[in-house]
Amino acid sequence: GGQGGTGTGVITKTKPKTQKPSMYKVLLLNDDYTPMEFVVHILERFFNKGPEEAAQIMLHVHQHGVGICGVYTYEVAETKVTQVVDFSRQHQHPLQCTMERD
Ligand code: NFA
Repeated sequence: GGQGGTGTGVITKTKPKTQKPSMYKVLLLNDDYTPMEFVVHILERFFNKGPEEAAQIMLHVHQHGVGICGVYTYEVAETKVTQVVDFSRQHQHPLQCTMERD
């Protein structure tokens, strides 16, 4: 939609402003049983982290109890959570993954 200018003959257009999607943090939670190497693998496979960043994030979660894997739109975040939980259960690990609004 636009509004035509009047008076000066200069035509202005008001932009229809599409709104940015809300973003969601995907979080990993620490536990006493999931092997560290498995958590690193999760971060590489589902969150596209390199080995060094994956190890850093894993250690952060291990030491602080929770850590951020990435920030995504709702549907992408939801898919990541499902993939991580399903893959972890298939390998009989109790790793927990959740999301919250950024
Ligand atoms: N705390 C787990 C261990 O000592 C490692 C771990 C890290 C688990 C991050 C879950 C998340 N084996």
